[in-house]
Amino acid sequence: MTRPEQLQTVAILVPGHFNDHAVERIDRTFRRVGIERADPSLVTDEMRDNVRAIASFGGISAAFMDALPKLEIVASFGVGYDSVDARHAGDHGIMVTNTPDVLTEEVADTAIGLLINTVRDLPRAEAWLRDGSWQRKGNYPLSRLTLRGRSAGIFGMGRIGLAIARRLEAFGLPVAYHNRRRVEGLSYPYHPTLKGLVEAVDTLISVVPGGASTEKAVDAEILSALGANGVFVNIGRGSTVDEAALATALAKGTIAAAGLDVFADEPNVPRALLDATNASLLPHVGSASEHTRRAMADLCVDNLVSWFSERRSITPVPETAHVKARC
Ligand code: NAP
Ligand code: 8YV
Repeated sequence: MTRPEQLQTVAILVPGHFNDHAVERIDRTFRRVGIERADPSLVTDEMRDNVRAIASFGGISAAFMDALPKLEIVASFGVGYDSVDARHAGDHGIMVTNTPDVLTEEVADTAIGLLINTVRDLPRAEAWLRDGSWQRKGNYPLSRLTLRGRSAGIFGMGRIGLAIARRLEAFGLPVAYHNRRRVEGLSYPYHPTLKGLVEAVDTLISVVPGGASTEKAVDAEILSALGANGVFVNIGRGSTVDEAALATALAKGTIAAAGLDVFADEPNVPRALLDATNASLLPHVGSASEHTRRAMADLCVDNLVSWFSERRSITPVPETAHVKARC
């Protein structure tokens, strides 16, 4: 147990720019140490001797952890932690926490907004009004696509996938899903393969975590199986998609349209996707409201407070759930 006044001696390393509310709370409670980025070559002797925690947006490698021998916990901001080497952390007695649940509804709202933007072309319709085309040229052309009559497939029926499914149900769309495992007690049709899912639906929403098991899972074959009336929405991770294959599928009409909030190499978006007029693009704003980012910041810092005052974390990731505090 560490008393509140002792927490102020605990050094928390914060790489780069971080959420303002989280920084404010860390400054009030702990001793914050800044570093330009999570690069082992930038670790000083002072950091090596003192840093017991990292609070970050992700991007924590095994080498960076190894450069900090006193490191006990990585509090990652966000539910997806594919850019933190959690397996290495678990093997070396380091706790990793993330921020699940508090962002679920916000991200599901964004997914639905992105889907509607994609099928009904709303961003271009608004641009038509703003640039005076409505007055000069008349009504905006009818949208080629509609949600009416569509059937949706969720790739990743987890917390956010389920919140999206519930919304789609309210919109009158039948829903099916693919995970590695069937979700017990869930009545939506389950497909044991992604190919099977896309053959059964015309609207694919990807909300799986990034990482090796989902790397480029949505490839040319999957897009072709989705079909010419197909709509693909990605609110999960850009690494899940073969972006070159997606750009080709959009250009050739292999699928009808795509809505993308996430990209493989953010903030760099491939030119072919920027040029695709049948794509609706967002700059990774799934959880990006002040309300939800504040809740994520609180959970991120609450994990640090709990770890150093009660010696347990609140939301450990599965790879480090076994890790115990050292004393
Ligand atoms: P979650 O509850 O852990 O759900 C993930 C789901 O994906 C699980 O149902 C899991 O089921 C499935 N899955 C994992 N690996 C798979 C694989 N290889 N093949 C098929 N299914 C797989 O996570 P969540 O809270 O819903 O968040 C999901 C992801 O959304 C995050 O990891 C993050 O990448 C992304 N996200 C994006 C934003 C944004 O701003 N765009 C915001 C928040 C989250 P099985 O284990 O049974 O396969
Ligand atoms: C955030 C996210 O944009 O939670 C996630 O996995 O992708 C988003 O909520 C991100 O975590 C902030 O860095």
